[in-house]
This record gives sequence, C-alpha cells and structure tokens, in this order.
Amino acid sequence: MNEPRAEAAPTSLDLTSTSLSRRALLRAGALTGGGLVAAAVAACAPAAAAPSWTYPPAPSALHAGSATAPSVAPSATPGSSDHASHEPAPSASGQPADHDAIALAVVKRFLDGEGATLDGAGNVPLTPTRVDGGVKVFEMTIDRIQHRIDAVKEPIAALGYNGTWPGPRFDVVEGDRIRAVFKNNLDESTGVHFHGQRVPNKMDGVPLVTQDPIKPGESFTYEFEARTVGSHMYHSHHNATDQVGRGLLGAFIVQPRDPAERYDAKYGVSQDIVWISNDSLGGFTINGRGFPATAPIVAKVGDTIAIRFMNEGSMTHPWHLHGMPMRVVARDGYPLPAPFLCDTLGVNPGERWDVIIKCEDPGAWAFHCHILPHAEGHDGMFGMVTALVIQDASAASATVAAAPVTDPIRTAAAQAGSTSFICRVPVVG
Ligand SMILES: [Cu+2]
Repeated sequence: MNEPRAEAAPTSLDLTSTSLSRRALLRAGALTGGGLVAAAVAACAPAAAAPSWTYPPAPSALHAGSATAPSVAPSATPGSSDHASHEPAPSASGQPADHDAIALAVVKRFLDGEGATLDGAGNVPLTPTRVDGGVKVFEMTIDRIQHRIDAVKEPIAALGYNGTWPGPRFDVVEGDRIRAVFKNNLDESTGVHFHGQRVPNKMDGVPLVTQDPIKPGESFTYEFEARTVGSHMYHSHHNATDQVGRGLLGAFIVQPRDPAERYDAKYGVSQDIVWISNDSLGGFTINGRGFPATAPIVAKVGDTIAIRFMNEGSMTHPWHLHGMPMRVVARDGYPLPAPFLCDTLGVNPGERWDVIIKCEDPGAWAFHCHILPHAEGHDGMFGMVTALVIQDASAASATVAAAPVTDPIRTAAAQAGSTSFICRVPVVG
C-alpha cells in the first residue's frame, strides 16, 4: 500500500540525534529493576539518557502520551495488515533507515501510559443488576461502538457488549444461577454462546440450531447454572467470523465453590489477569488493544500472579514471557493433573490456559506473542506485546510509604490501564 511513510517521532527526545537501540533500552530497563519512577522522566530526559522501563508514569505523562505519539498516518482500513501500511520505506539494505528512532518512539508511548488515556476499557468485573430469587441477573446490551486500538490510529467501527471490547467480565461462583438478558441494539441479528459452560441445550446460544437469531431490537434471556468451573468465555455465535472479529467477546469466570480452590488461596496470587487475544479487526490485540496501548502488568518482587489466556481469534498465539517461567495449571477451566513449567505457551483459537507466575526477578520483562509478525516489525513493536514490570522491594516499599492507598501497586496498575483485578467474588444483595 502506498500510504505515507512514518516519520521519526516528534517527541521531546531528539530522536534523530541518538543511536539508542531498543536492545540497549531493554538492557537498561532490566538493570534499573523497576520502581515507580515516572516515565515522564523518560519523556523529558536528554537524548543521551535511556528512558527507564518503569511503570506507571506520572499523571501528567498520561496525557502527554498521545501528544507525543509519533505521527503515523492512521490506516484507512484497519486490519491485521494495517501495520504493514505504516512501515517506513526500507533503505538500500532492506532495513528502514530510522528503525531505532521509530521503535524507541513506540516504546515511549507505552511507558507514557498510552493505554490509560483511552476510554472504554474492557474486562471490567460485572456486578449483577440484581438477585432475583437467588438468581444473579445480568442485563447486557449488544452495541455498535467506536473503539480505539491505540491512541494514534483512528477509532474503528466495532461491536461491544455493554459498550466495550472485550465485554465486561462475569465473575460468578460454581453453582450460581445465572440469568443474562442480552438486548440486541445492532442492525443485524446475533446470538450469544457461553463458551465452555455446560448448559441446557436450548441455552447454548447457536442461532438456527438451538434458538432463533436475536433480531435487531429484540432480547434473549440465557439462564443456567454455572457448573463448569474455571476460565471461560462468551461470544457471538452468529456470523461469528465477523461479529467476534469485531469485538463481541468477553470472559466468563466461574470460581470454585470451595474458597480454598480459588487461585488467591490455592496459589497465593495477588492479581488475576484476563488476557483475551484477537487477530481480526484492528490487527493483533490483547484485550482489544495493540501495543503500545496494551496494558502493562505491574507487580513487585515476591508477588504471585495468575494469567488466564483466552484466544478469541482465528490463529494460534504462542505467548512468551521473558525472564521467568509460567506454571500452567489449567486448560479450558479444567485443572491439569500435572502442572508444568514453560516460557512459551501456544494458545489455539477457543482455548483457555491458566498460568501462575512467581515474580522473582525485578525488571521490565517483555511478554508477547512469539509469532514475530504479530509483535515486532520494521517500525518497532506492535500488536501482541506488553510487559511484566516487577518492582524490587525497595521501590515497592517506597511506593507504599508515598501512596495513600493500601495496595498502591495494583492501584497504579489499574489507573494505568491494567486489566488485572484482585481475585474476588462480587457480593450482591
Ligand atoms: Cu500471535
């Protein structure tokens, strides 16, 4: 495509005069070991100083993030190939002449907290509207939305449950009676499938198989007992290549009835992170965002966190964490008889894999899909990339002393757009 080539980012850094490489940047970040040093420092520092991979930024930097974003021309046709449309012209050697500067500018956008500047975060835990005779009632809408993959690309015409992509996250308990009423505000028919749940057949959500399509303006009520424990999903099962690809997807988490079997008690996790990937509209995304607008994961040394990988796309994605292994404990909600360690975990379409990570080594650890065309190219990292930022004990304790909240790291992560939430079960009624 003959779109305008990306220029070097017009940030406060004089990027054209620095030869700072991403590798050097990452090495510097690893040595820094995290800490709540504002990334605004990076935005204002002389070009000779490598910005630290620290997180989150100061509030002022959050707003500066989009303002300092590189002037990459928005794609007129967002999609998995839109990255290529932005690529700078290759030099005679086949490499873009200004790769380092462009790549650094993208990293700076991530450090500046670009994801937190965007409205419409998904995966927000959903609270029942009411409890009716012991049934948890959820009132849902299916809407056309304008969704931003990042702060630079133009918003795209997408779909969302309750106005977000991903939709809000159901957090229910094994044995709960669920009534989910979906109102279709689209101008097309749809249906909702609770992927992984064992439900009565008529509640399976497959239009023309188990129910009539939900026509525009109509509602359909799904009611069942949440009896399949673990990490599950809900999504469109009607014109699904298109509708799921445009954002009709979300997480459906069923906590074990026995509190001792939940991840906070069983593994001591302090963050329980839902990570839904997609690879259609908007390109390669994690929870509806592409790097650098993906949410970082911020923890401190000694923390244990859980990540629930969910693949709503049409390709496999091997998730690779630098620095530490992941302990794989469940597939599709079912506990593994023999959990195993790995650093790269392929997640096929439709699968859910739960992993536990012991945050032992401070630093900023890249965390990305290892199909490299999904993550890094001529103009730096993009798409399925984020970072696990592990703060060392001194930085964490300094943060505790400075912040007025009891759990500043998780609070900061949430404010910075992290999709991590404490393991909890909403108490209603
Ligand atoms: Cu991938």
